[in-house]
This record gives sequence, structure tokens and C-alpha cells, in this order.
Amino acid sequence: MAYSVPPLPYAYDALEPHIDKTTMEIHHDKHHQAYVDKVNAALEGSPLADAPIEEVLRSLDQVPDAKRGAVKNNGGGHYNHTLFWDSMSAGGGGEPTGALADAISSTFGSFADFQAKLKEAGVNQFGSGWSWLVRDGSGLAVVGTPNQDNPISTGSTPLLGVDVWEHAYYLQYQNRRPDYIDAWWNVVDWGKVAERFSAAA
Ligand code: MN3
Repeated sequence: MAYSVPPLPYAYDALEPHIDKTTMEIHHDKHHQAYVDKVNAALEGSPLADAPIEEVLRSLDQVPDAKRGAVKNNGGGHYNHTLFWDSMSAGGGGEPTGALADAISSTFGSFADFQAKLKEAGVNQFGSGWSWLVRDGSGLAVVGTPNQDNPISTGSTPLLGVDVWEHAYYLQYQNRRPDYIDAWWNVVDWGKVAERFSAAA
């Protein structure tokens, strides 16, 4: 079964003033759709075509050489954006609570220290990519990935990611990637991140 772009779980303008409506329309309807179309084309006829996208990203070594790059880039694009839309909400922001908050404090020192680290990885990502909070075998970590690479491919579970491709922020923030990340914290849905944290335990 071919992949499809999931509908946004909120209106295109729901994240304003932090992320503008036009950016959300183009990002969701055009960029994400293009990743889905291309990964579907690359997997057509493959035994992995019916697999969940997470499984595909864990199994890139099973993809023929000629298709591996397309599957990694566009399959990663599909997975990353699906997680991204589902990590934000109009009522987002604030700080996590419960076990996730405790894990963040014990790993990074404080929530503010964690925020600084995730922002630093995003700001310092050369060119396009993502900055992630992941759960790996030893606990929580912040990692950056280039392009549409995903921590799944290296054995970690992404809990939260911020898209630092220019298409994610350029209309509203131009070259000011740090300002975009600062604003993005206001729309993070910590309830969703906590669900992923629990599920990855
Ligand atoms: Mn994007």
C-alpha cells in the first residue's frame, strides 16, 4: 500500500504567529507530498513497499543500491514530516511533565539546558537537516541529522524533531534560523512527546 500524506491535525493557521499559514500550506501540501510521491515511486514493486515507513528506514540495507538514496531521502522525508506535524499544536509550548521531565532534567541538567542543546544542534546543522531529541539504548540524547536522515536508521527512537530546512522557516524568518527555533518551542506538543517517550521505554 502506497504511503500518503496525513492531514494536518490542526488548521494551517493554527500555529500562528510562530509558524505562518503560507509556510504550513507549502510545507505540508507541496514538500511532504513530494517526498511521499517519490518514496512510493522508489519502492514500487519492492517487498518493502507494504512495510511501515519505520521498518523501511531500519532496513535500508535491503533496498537495492540504485534505489537506496531515493528511499532514504524521501522515505525519511515522509517519516520526519509526519512526526513533525504530530509534534506541534496550537495549545503547545511550556514544559513537559512527569517521567519525561525527570529524564530531561537528569540527562541535560535542566529543561533550559536541553532547549539550548537542541537549538545548538539545529543552528549548527550545516545546510538542511533536523535536530532531534531521541531515546537510545542508554537514555535520552540530542542529535542532528543532515538532509532527511533519521535517527531510526541508526537505531534510536526519535521523540521530537525540529525541521531546520530553509523551507520550514524562510518566508517568515528569512535567514534567522535561531529565531525560528526560539518561536517553535511555543508550539511543541509535549503530551505527544511524552507518549513517544513512554512507548520507547
Ligand atoms: Mn520540511
